[in-house]
Amino acid sequence: MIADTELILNADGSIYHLNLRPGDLADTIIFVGDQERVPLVSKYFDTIEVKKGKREFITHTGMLRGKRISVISTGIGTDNINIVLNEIDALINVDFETKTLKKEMRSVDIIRIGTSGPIQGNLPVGTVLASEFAIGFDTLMQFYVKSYAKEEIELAAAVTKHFSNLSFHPYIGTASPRLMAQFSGGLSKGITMTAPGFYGPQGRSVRSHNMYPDLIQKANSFRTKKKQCITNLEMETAGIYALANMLGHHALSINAILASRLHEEFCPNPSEVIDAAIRHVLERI
Ligand code: R1P
Repeated sequence: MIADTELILNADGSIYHLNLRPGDLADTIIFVGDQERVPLVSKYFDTIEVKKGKREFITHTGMLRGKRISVISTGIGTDNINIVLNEIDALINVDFETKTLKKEMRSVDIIRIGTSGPIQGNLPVGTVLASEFAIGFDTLMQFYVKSYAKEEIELAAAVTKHFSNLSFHPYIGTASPRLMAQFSGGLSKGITMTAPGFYGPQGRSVRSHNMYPDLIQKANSFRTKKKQCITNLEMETAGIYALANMLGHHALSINAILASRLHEEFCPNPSEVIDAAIRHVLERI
């Protein structure tokens, strides 16, 4: 039996942060960062049966063309992703009555529709990009025992070598090949860098002295063995991929490229690009 302090439930039997009961969640789940993006997705559902939430974690569950879908806002960062992935897995795979694992583990499909910035000058704002791999520059996965594929281990080693003076160990997450095949048609594809903060961890300095001031230049010049580059930067994808793979779920991250620090340029129509990314995903579900 799982202790009450390990798997915390609210008085109504819902899980602690997401505030959801097991039946509230569909097997196809869209992640958005901003809670205000949740209705921008669910407005396309034919019906909405669940609208629940707590803090930044807002969930709408409904039906689209006969398929049950949930959309959840995760807030910002892999620390939040840690909460969301673990609580989703518990909702799917733990019997909340007996607080024991179910006999058969089930998996869900997770598709992040997020925003991002380019690392390469030839990736224009307005692009929608599917992440094939993500490089986690956070320490989340150092708290878990997980086996990594050979390709992931080699990529992590190449990244560590290239960013020679890091005091932490970047990790790699890989997209679900099935979801990549289902959703990435017509999109750019790339390798996404996931940062654990918006300012210093992305090499931004307003008034700070940064430990890695050349982080973006280093990211820009990195190449894999196959000469692939790091395409874009955001704050969740590596954590989503690594935790989903560890727990046996399937994940894909779709990035709307909205602002370029390389060209000091903002996308003139960000809402339209995000809406296009949302419709691209929903049309393929
Ligand atoms: C930072 O402003 C946030 O925007 C990006 C980053 O990943 C981070 O969460 O994505 P979302 O717009 O999906 O939240």
